[in-house]
Amino acid sequence: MNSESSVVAKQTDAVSDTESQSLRTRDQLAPADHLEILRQLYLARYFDVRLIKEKRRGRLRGTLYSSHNQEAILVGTLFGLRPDDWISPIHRDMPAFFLKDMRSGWNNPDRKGMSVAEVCAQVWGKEASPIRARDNWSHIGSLDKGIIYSTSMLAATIPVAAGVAFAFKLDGQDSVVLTYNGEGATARGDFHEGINFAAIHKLPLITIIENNQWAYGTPVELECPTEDVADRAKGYDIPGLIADGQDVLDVYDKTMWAVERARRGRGPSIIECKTFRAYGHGDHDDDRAMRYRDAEEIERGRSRDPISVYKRYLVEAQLLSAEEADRHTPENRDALQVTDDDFPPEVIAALKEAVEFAVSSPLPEAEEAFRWVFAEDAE
Ligand SMILES: Cc1ncc(C[n+]2csc(CCOP(=O)(O)OP(=O)(O)O)c2C)c(N)n1
Ligand SMILES: [Mg+2]
Repeated sequence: MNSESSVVAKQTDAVSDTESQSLRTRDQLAPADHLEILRQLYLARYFDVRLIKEKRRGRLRGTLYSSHNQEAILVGTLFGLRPDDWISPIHRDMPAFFLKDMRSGWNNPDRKGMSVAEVCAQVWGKEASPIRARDNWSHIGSLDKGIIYSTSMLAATIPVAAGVAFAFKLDGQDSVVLTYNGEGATARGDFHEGINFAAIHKLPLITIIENNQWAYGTPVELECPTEDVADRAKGYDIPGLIADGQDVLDVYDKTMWAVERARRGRGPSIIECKTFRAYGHGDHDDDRAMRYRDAEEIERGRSRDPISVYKRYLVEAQLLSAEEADRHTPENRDALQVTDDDFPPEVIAALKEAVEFAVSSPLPEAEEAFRWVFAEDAE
């Protein structure tokens, strides 16, 4: 992985110097916004930690795809969006389903994101889940909330997202669509077809690439011929930005730059966020991943925890005292080592309530399997 400074400074040629000067939307954030960003980072981390522990205790079934160490990408890309913007998360982005529009209030029933409880019901495979227990992970979406249904076919949501962005353009609406993909997915045909279409029609589509250096057991150098995945943008003459995926404000700045550009009708961008996958591809791969990646690489990849990178910024900017920063410290530690005492009480409370809801919700009746198979009368 590149060093911190080169990651932040380097942009692909498609972003001109004049354009990149406006890359500091962070200056408009209020102190309360900064503290909310930190709370959301804690929430995303605690969701992951809690699920990993539940799985280890045998209280969860199905595969778990951890977003540990990648939380700054989710919070940084979602924080500045409007409720009417759309997103399309994938398997690595489970917290994105509840982080969307969370800025409008964690308990706001009208917010355009899923509740933590709904997402937990999905993970526990309960009837109260958005797809009524047909799966336990990211195959969910919502037309009302502006979330494109995720599928297992990597990159297949990009042409769909381009279609949503095309509709925005035809309707004269200045909303944008953000799609999320791993770097591995950028090798798929759908990725190129979708972005090609968006570039030709100057659609408000922003493709976030979470470059965590691995696609299952394949390293990035066997997935992409250029050093930076963002360079794929050159083939479409669109901006290819590179963000430090461990730095929530760098992700935020680059996202907002691309979002504002898209709202002005200037078309799509790609944002490559450099990060590192902390665990195996899924929990079924944890042990193998310890063998196909060496210990030194894992240690280096985890060494810049997004929570500590952000806390350091907040303390230096005098937005948080050193004492407050040390009050809760889940960062730089393995999921199994942290306890509830390492998180703020409001984060624990949000998850506790959601998990209790999921655990106490009923499993579906057997008849459920026959629903949504054939056309049904509208209820
Ligand atoms: C078209 C397609 N090929 C293969 C797979 C199996 N698969 C699921 S996730 C994955 C790795 C994805 O890597 P990347 O895009 O880098 O995302 P990451 O898991 O690292 O976040 C693979 C190969 C799939 N789901 N879809
Ligand atoms: Mg990857």
